[in-house]
Amino acid sequence: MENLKALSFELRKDIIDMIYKAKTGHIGGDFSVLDILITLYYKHLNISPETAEDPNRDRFILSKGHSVEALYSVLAKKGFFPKSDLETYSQFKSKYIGHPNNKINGIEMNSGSLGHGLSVCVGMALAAKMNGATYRVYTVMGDGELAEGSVWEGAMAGGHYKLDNLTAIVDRNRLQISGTTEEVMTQDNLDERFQSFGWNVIHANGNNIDALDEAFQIAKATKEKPTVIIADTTKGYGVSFIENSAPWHHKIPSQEEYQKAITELEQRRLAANE
Ligand SMILES: Cc1ncc(C[n+]2csc(CCOP(=O)(O)OP(=O)(O)O)c2C)c(N)n1
Ligand SMILES: [Mg+2]
Repeated sequence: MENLKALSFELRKDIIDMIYKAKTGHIGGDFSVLDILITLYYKHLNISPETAEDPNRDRFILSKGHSVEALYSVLAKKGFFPKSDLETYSQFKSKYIGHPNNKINGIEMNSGSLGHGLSVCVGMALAAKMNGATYRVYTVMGDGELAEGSVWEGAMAGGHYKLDNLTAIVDRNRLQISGTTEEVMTQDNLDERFQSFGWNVIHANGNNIDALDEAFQIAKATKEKPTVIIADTTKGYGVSFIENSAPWHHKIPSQEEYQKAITELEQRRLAANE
């Protein structure tokens, strides 16, 4: 079995390589969401490059689409496309643009305009119920994204239709683009809000693959309700000076910062392998 913790630091290096080369990207949210993506793609999603078109594949939508570099790193590692494709990330004429688009193998939906993933997932999950299909549907939203009203229309419908084949994950890093969520738009009563719409609410350490794995298992076993996993994460997780810092939402590392980050990530990768 692959050491997924070590893998997470390897992929963080791939992400920072992409961003450093292209001089664009969203490093903070990439590093906070990556362990969620690894847990999903390595332990839960019934999706592979061979079954990317299978009608009964699980559906995953990265609603916080600005974290696309994290998704690209996982999809490349899983063989949805060659890793060398990512050398063109954000370059003129490359299809590997700065937000998810469905021209890329393994990506279901264009996203990046926040607030849409959950409602689309509600439709996909409802379609599965109507068709008697067994696939499951997953989306990851940012905690800043929850300020979008459309999220709550999706939550209302998900609860109404008792979509137990739907799991939403909130990347609860407590930061959004311009500051903390509590300054910009409070999210501290998420449990009550989701519960009031008929959802099962679980909390998990969102940078711990074992804890996330357990939360996804509970979600799968929960009947008659959709589940939301509030994943407590650290924005920028993995590199000390990037962690918990609002400007690193989309800051580009200098050459010195890049070297320092790579050194830290390599040390953490080696430590995870011991
Ligand atoms: C509809 C919409 N409004 C504004 C933006 C600009 N924007 C991009 S990322 C972001 C902050 C998102 O914060 P959060 O959801 O917490 O993401 P994370 O902290 O995980 O990076 C904003 C406001 C957008 N992409 N879409
Ligand atoms: Mg956030």
